[in-house]
Amino acid sequence: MRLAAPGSARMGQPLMNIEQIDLYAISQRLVTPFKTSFGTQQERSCLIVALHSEGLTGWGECVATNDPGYSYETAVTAWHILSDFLIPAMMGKDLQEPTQLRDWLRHVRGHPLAKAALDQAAWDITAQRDGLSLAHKLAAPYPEGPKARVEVGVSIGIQPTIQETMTVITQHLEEGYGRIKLKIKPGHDLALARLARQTFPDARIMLDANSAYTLNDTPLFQAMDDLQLLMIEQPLAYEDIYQHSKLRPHIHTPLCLDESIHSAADTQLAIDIRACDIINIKPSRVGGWTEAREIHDLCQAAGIRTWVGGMLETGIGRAAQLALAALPGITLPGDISATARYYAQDIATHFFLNPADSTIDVPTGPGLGIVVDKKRLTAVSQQKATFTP
Ligand code: OSB
Ligand code: MG
Repeated sequence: MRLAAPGSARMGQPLMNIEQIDLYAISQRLVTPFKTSFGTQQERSCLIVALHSEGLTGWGECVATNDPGYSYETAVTAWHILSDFLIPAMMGKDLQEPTQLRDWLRHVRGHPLAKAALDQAAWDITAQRDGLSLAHKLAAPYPEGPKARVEVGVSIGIQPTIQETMTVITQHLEEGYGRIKLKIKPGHDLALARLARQTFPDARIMLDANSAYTLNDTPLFQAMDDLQLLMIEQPLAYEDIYQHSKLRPHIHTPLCLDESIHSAADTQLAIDIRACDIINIKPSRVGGWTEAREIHDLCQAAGIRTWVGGMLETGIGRAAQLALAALPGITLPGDISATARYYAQDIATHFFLNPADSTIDVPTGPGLGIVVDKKRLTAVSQQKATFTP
């Protein structure tokens, strides 16, 4: 490994020349279909990147999937943006710290899910170089350091009937999950929330609308005021911040933003116009872990509570979610269910729930602290490309 030139702006850790990047398009079948207000997933596609330097490999997961339902990005657009623009912009560069990536990739507008895969791999490989877990590297600026285990909950897709949803909730409560998130959509909302509250009076229950409503539905949300919900996530349009600020003073349930927040700048806007009480920080949605940590800092300073959201990640993405959720300012349970909830087999180390306190242990090994099962990765790959300078 070479050192930065003496007198250069970047003294510190050794430079890592980016020698090779592999890109995989994979697809794995979910244990059960996952239905939201924007669609149903049974086969979950995503992209995996492997960043090679100095004998180390950093791993990243791009959570763009088959349909542009959650975000405009799909696995196909992400493959194009990564292989034609983002990877060429990285290739042969000297990586010192992962915080450099935002500048390297800024000329590509948007496409945060594609960028986040490379950002995650850069955090992983530099943490390995530093002999640190990703959680410790991310938490380096905070004196209290990372948490050893993080509180998690489970996200329950839309079931055929609300009675069936009660059965699924019971199963997950019995497994030890201490926070239940229910997906809602118009016509599958108030009666569901009421029955869930009635059936499970003490459970921590929240709802996620995935942008299925408008301000005209304010009375519907007011009707939920007395249900003691932990929060309602993203009720209004997927890119809106302003209308959420109009809804918020009229409801008692804490309002959480997911889809609308793409950056630290969006976060500052949401804080300034009081659009939300809570932010779901999804590192992929905001282009990576550097931006996610900035959002954490802004929210902590402003008294906005935060948690780490999920996108049905494999063990690779789950490990990186856990490392972020270990930051000291993240106080609400994350959507980081055990790997087996979605995948019977997986491409990396499985994570297990500690049922006594609804937590998952944060990996302690260098970088992501996982082992990638290369055989399984190859078996589920539909396409692979290798890039060199
Ligand atoms: O809105 O949080 C969401 C999954 C895919 C797309 C969007 C969302 C979700 C989830 C699942 O809620 C979270 C998870 O368990 O990974
Ligand atoms: Mg959401």
